[in-house]
Amino acid sequence: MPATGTRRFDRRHTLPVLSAEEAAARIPNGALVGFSGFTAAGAAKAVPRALAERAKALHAAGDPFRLRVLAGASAGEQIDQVLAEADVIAWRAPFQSAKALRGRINRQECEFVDMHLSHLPNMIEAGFFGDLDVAVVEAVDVTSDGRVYLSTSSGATPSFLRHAKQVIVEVNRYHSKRLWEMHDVAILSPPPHRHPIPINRPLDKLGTPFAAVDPDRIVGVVETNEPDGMPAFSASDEAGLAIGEHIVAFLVEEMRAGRIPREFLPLQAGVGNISNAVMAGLGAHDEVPPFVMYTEVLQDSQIELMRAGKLRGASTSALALSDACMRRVYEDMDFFAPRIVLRPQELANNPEVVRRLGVIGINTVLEMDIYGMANSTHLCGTQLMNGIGGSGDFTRNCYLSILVAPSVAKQGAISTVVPMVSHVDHTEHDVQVLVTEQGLADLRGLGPMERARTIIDTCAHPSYRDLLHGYLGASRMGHFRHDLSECFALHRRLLETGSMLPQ
Ligand code: 0RQ
Repeated sequence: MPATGTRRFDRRHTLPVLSAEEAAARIPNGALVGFSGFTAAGAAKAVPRALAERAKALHAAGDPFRLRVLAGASAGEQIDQVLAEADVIAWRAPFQSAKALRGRINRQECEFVDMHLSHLPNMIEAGFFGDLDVAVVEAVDVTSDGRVYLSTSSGATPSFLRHAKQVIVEVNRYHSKRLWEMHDVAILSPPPHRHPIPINRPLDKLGTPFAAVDPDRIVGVVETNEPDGMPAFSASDEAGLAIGEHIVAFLVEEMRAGRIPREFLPLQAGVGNISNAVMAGLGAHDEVPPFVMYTEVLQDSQIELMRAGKLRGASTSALALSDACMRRVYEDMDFFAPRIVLRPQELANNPEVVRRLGVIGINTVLEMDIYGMANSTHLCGTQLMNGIGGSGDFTRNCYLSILVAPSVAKQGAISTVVPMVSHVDHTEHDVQVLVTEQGLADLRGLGPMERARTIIDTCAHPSYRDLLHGYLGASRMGHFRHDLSECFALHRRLLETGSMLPQ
C-alpha cells in the first residue's frame, strides 16, 4: 500500500495526499457519492476500484457496505461495472451502460432513476436527492485555494464539488494540463434569479476554466496516472451506413430548399456507429460547408473531421475519445484547444440554448411506433438497456429532431417499428424525422394516419409491413387508430416464441 504523505501546493497550505485505499476508507456505508465522469471520460478511477475491494472484504466479513451513486452520465468501467460486481451500488442516477449494473437493475437489486442529463446539476443544486456526502472527482490539478482543473469531462462535477460535504480529488498526471483551456464552468443561479444564458454561438464561453471547491472540504488528494480507457466504437455496419446516407441526402435537400441555411446548423449526435456514419457522410459531402457541433459527447470521428477542417468547432460535456485519439489531441493542443468547449451537462444539453442555436439532433432508439413515439430505454417495456441520457434534452428542443434505428434487430426476429412502443421516451410531438436503413420518414406536417402509412412504408422492414398495415386497418377508428387488445401483439409473440414474426 503506498505510504501516506503530504503534498505541498504553495507556501501556506498543504493538502493531504492519500492512497486510494485510505481515501476509500473515508466513505461511509449508505453515503450518497458523486463521481466525476461522463462516459469513461474524466471518470474517477483509483478510488472506485479501492472501494470495490473494501466492499468485498466487508461483505465477506458479513458487514453491509452499499452506496447511492451519481455520475454525470454513465461512468467508467471501475464505477458502473466493477462497483456493481462488488454489489456496492444500491441506487444509481442518471444513466448507465454497464452489463453488471444493468443486470442488477433488471433484477431489482439496485434502484435506477432514469433522468434527462441536463436536469441533474439543477437537482443537486436544489437538494432534491438530499445531502451529497462525498464527491470523488478526477482533475489535472487542484490548488490550495480550491480551484479544481477538471480533466476530460465536465458533466455534473462542478455541482458535486460545490455541494459535497467531503471531497476527494484524484489528480491524474496522464492528462494534458492544458485541458483547462477547453473548460467553461458555470452553474446556473437558482430560480427566480436566472437570466438568459449568454451562449449565442456554440463556442461562446461564460464561466471559468476551473470548478470551485471549498478547500476545507478536501479530505485528500490521490495521485493517478492512467488514460480513460474508452472502448473503441465498432465500425459502422451496413444498416448504419445506409441510415447515414439517408440522413445526409435529407439534410442536403433541406439546405437546397432553404430550410437549413447555407452556413448549416449545429449538429448533435448520440454515441455509436450510426452517428459516426452520419458524421463521415456529412464530412465527405461537397455541398455541406464546414459545420459546428453542439453536442454532449465528442467521439473519434469528430476529431478526425476537425483535423480535416470540416468540423470548425464543438461544444460538448466530454471528450469520449479512444486513448490513441486523446493522445493526438494532447500532442496538438494549439490546434484543438480553441476549437473545443467543455461544459457542464446542464449547459451542454440546455433546452434554451439548443432551441436558440437551432440544433439538428440525431439519436438512436430501440423502437419507434407507427405514429412516431419512440423508446430509447426499455426492451419489451421492462428490461432497461442504458437510459434516456441526453436524447430527450435534444429531441424535444431541436430545430430538427431525427431518431434512427435499424428496422430489425436479432436477425429479423424483432421489428423496431411496432404498433405501439412498449415504453415511451419521446412522444410524437417531439419527433420530426424517423430513419431506418429502409428509408427516411419526414413527419413534419403529417397527421396521425399519414404518419402511420409513411412510417410503415418507408421505415418498417418489408417482412413486417403487411402486419403493421393489417393492424392499422383493423383498429378502432378515431383521430388515432388503435386496438388496445392487439397493440402489443408483436411484443407478446416475441416473449412467447422468440420472434415477432408469426411461426
Ligand atoms: O443487442 O447487443 O445483444 O446485439 O439492443 O442495439 O443496434 O447495437 O444499438 O448500441 O446503437 O444502442 C438505443 C440502446 C442503441 C442507445 C441504444 C438490441 C440489439 C443489440 C443494442 P446485442 P444496437 P446501439 C448520447 C445520447 C439512449 C441514450 C442516448 C441508447 C442491442 O443508443 O442507449 O440516446 N440510447 N444518448 O440487437 C429488443 C428492440 C431492439 C433490441 C435493438 N427493439 N428489441 N432488442 N435491440 N433494438 C449518449 C449519452 O447520453 C451519454
